[in-house]
Amino acid sequence: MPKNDGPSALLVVDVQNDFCTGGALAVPDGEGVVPVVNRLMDRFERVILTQDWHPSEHLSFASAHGDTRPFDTVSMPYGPQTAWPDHCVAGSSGAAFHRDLRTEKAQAVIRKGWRREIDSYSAFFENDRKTPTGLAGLLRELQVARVVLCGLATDFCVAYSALDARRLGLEATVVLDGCRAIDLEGSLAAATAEMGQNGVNLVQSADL
Ligand code: VGL
Ligand code: ZN
Repeated sequence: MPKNDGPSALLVVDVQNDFCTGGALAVPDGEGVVPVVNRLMDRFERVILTQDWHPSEHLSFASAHGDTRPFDTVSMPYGPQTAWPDHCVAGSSGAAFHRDLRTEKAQAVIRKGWRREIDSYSAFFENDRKTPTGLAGLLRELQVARVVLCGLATDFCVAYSALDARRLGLEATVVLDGCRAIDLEGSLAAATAEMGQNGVNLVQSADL
């Protein structure tokens, strides 16, 4: 397949064991993205992976907030934050990429959420919406004007990343069959609507 991708990059979000079946924050059929993502990788010269990468006792974990239960909302200095089960602890097997993901295709891996005090859904900015991960600078230097996103989860890390890409003036396309959603209290419908309103292209891999 020709690499007819112009100044674009494939951004593969958080295809990690903890988001797959049996993982600590399993997304329904999370591993279902792997064959789709692997096929997409052949079509891009530039492939960037992200990895959710938390210290133990990360403040996005319900366990760090007394009797808070997973999926409750906690208040953080930057605003409300969903409390998650402990997941993607840096260096753990849960934080590793799914074993069938073709990680060797990637030129860079962006790790996010590694500061104890701030969660990071987006691959570009942490949840305070200000602290950069470095991805914007990387793309700027590579002269990438268009990102194509896939991975986990559609309604959290993929959506936040796509919306930040638009905020940065990049063209953003989400490949929906290359994503799976958590869908917490309508979050998938809300994220899909917000992406549509902000000019994110929502496509199927067959349409690319
Ligand atoms: C994610 C919740 C917590 C994601 C990461 O990758 O969508 N969701 N951490
Ligand atoms: Zn996380």
